[in-house]
Amino acid sequence: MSARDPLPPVGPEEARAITRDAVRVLVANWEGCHTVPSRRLYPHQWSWDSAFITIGNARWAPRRARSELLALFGAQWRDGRVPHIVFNPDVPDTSYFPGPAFWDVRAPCGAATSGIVQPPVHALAAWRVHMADPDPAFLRRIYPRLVAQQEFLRAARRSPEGLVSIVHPWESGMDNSPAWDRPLAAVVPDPVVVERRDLTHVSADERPTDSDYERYTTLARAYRDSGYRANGAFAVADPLFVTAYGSAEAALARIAAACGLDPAPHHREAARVTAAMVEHLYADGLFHARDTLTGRLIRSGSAAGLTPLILPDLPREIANALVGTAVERFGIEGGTLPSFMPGAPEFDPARYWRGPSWINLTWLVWQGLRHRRPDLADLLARGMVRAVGHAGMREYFDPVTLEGHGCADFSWSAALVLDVLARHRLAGVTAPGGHIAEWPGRLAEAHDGAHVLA
Ligand code: 2M8
Repeated sequence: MSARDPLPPVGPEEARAITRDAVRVLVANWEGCHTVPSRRLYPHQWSWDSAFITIGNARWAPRRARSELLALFGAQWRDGRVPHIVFNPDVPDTSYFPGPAFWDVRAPCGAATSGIVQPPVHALAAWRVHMADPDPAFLRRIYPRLVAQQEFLRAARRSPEGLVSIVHPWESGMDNSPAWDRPLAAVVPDPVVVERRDLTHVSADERPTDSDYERYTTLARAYRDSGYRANGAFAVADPLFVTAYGSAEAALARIAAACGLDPAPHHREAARVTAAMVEHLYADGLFHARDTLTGRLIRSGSAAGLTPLILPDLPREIANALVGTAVERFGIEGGTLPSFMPGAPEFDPARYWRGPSWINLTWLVWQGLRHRRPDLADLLARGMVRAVGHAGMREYFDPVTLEGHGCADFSWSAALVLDVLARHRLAGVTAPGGHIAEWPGRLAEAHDGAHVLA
C-alpha cells in the first residue's frame, strides 16, 4: 500500500467488528472511575489521554465519560494545574518510571501526582460529552475547574509573546518529537542512572533513546526541586499546546453560555491567542514552536503545526496554506497523517512521535478539516479506521504500511475511533451516537467493571 493511494472504504461488518474491539479495550482498561492508557506501559491516569477517552466514551457510556474527567480534575492542584499523571496507589512504584517517589508531590485530595501538565484538551472533551448526553449539573461542576486550568497557564506560563509555554517535552504530549531535539541538546544531563521501565514492554527502537531520557529526568528533577515553579533549561511555546489552550477558550465560551454565564471573555481570549499564534508561530505554510528562552522560532516538520486548523478564528488564508502543506508535504490524501514530515531527515516511521501516525493527532486535524475540507476529512476518517482494522488498537502506526507500533490495546486509539465511527458515514454505515452502544450487544453501561462481551 502506498501513502499516495487512497485507502478503500470500510464496510458495515468491518465497522461493527472495530467498534466491538474498541469497546473491549476501553472496558479492559477501565479502573472504576478512570481509564489507564495501557495496562502495562501506562498503568496510571494520564491527563490528555483522559480527555480523548472521554470523547470516545461519550459515544457509548456518557456516565463513564463524565467520571473520567471528574476523577482527573479531582486531583487538580490549588494553583489550577491539572497534573499530567495521577498515580494509582494500588500500582507498585516500580511499574512505571518516573513514579510517585520521583515526583514526590500530592494533590490537595491526597493523590500522588506528577507536577507537569499536558495539552488542555479537556474543555473540548467536556463539551463533547455534554453534546452527546446533556447534563447541565456536570457542566456547572466542571466549568470552574476548567477555568482554573486555563488561569494557571495564563499566570504561570505566559510567554513574552502572549502565548503559553511548556517547560518539559512531556508537556507537549509529543514527547520525542524532532522539534525538541535542538532545545533538548542545550540541557546538560545529571549524572544519574535512569531506570527505564518502558523498554520491558516495547522495543527500544520504537521508544526514546537513553540520552533523551536522561534529559527528560534532568528537566523534571530541576522543576520538582524548584517546588514546581521555575522552568529550567527548556521553555517553548508549542503550536499544539497553544492550540489546545485556544480551543479550550472556544469550548469554554459554549459551556459558559449553556450555564447561563457570559461567554464573551472566552471568545475574546480565543481570538487573542489565535492572533498571537499567527504573528509569532506561523511561517511558510506551517506553525512552529518558539523557544521562549532564546526567542528563536524552532522550524521543524512536526504535524503539531497543522493542529491550529481546529481554531475557529484562524484566518482563511492561513487555513488554506495549512491544508496545502498537509496535502503536499504530509501526504494526507493517502489517508494517514505522519506525526513528522516524511521528507525530513529526522523522519522515522516506527519511533515514538518521530513519524508514525497517532490517532489523537489525526483526530485533531480531522476535526479541523471537517468543515473546511470534508473531502480530506473523509480520507483521514477512513485512514484512522483502516489503521486500527489492520493492526488493532495500537499506540501508533506506520503511516504507509499501517503496521502497528508501541503498545497494544491503547485507550485513546480505541476511544477516538469510536468517535470517528459515530460521526462519519462509512460505506453507508450511519452510526449516530446512540447506535454505538447497541452494536456491541450487551456491552452497555449496566454494571461498571462487570462487562461481558456479547
Ligand atoms: C507518552 O508519554 C509518557 C510520559 O508522559 C511516557 O512515554 O512514559 C506520550 O505519548 C503522551 O502523550 C501520553 O499521554 C502518555 C500516555 O499515553 O504516553
